[in-house]
Amino acid sequence: MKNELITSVKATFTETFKNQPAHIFMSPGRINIIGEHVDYNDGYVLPAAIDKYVCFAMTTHESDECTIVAKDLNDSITFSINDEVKPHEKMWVNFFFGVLHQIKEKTPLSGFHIVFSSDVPMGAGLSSSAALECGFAFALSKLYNLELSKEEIALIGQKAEHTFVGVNCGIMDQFASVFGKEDHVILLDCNTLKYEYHKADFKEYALLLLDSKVKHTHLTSGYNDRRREVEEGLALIKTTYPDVKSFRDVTEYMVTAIENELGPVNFKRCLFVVKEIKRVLDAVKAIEAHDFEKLGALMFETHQGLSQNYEVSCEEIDFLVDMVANDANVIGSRMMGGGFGGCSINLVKKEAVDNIIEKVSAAYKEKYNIDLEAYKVAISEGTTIYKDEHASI
Ligand code: GAF
Repeated sequence: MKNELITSVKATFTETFKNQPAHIFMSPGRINIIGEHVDYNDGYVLPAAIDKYVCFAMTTHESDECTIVAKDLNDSITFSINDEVKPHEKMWVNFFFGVLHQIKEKTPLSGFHIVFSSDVPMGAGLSSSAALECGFAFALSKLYNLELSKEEIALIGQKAEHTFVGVNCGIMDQFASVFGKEDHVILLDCNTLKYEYHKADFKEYALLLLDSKVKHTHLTSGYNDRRREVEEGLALIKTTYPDVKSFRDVTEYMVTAIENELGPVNFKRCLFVVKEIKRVLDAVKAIEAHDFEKLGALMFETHQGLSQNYEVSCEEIDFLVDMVANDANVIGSRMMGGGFGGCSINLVKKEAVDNIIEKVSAAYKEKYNIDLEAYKVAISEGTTIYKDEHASI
């Protein structure tokens, strides 16, 4: 898959610009084992980069002309590097402009040609947008010798999302895309950005993603609403408990004690956050102890919380999780990512993966008349420059 993607992007580049691309960059999507909607709440998350990528073929040149070709969308944009960079009506352009805007503030750039294509499914909760933003920032850093650190690249990606895309996301997706390490999950402390890698060896179990094909169109509004609700909740908690600095200091007892003040909605949201932060740390212990039954049970708990308390799941994803909940071959399942559609992530006995796909696909088709897509993902390296005979960095 990876090689086919690179070959096709290079071919389009050569056809469009009549020369070979100077460099190829690969920027991966991500999964998240556990720790959902807690990255913007100073919690911990446990993501990993996967073997699905946005591939960029790129060359810089002396003139001011910039052209970006979105191969999969059959679209392109041409502009001068000296133009003011403003939010654009086309969303895909904003992933680039949000980054370019910040980099141009740091340093003058010359023009460039880019072709990009992706096998990270869009709107499936696998962070195709973070892969785009971070891959582009990484490419600019390499090509113009900006020497941005990985952390700076992730933060630039996140800021692009806030300022040009309109989603007030946390740092998890960008961090996972940039810091990904083959066969490892990343325990990230979203408060300090300290992180550690843990071997992602689930022994007899495999990770399986089931894509509901429900595109999370409510993500922008729903996501920003959730952020506002928990910020309001935390502000109230702090008035009662002045020592509380962030959700990390909040206990279930505290939330429950001021349930009436919080009101029913913010109470549920805050309770979820406090429980989810704890679940991540329990999940890491379970992984270290090879207690995958425990890990799976935590994943199911997360799903219940996301569905009922945080209310970011949807009927179709709930169906996918319910379908496997009583199957002995599936020890964990939950919605993954921002929600309102996208994928479920499942921990499945390796030998049963194909049967599970068959069984769930048939039931899903019958219920919703949607052809489910299943991804057997491998955990991969973060954003990289692809070295081949044409690479010169
Ligand atoms: C989206 C956001 F971009 C992340 O920052 C994170 O909050 C996630 O939803 C939910 O865990 O992917």
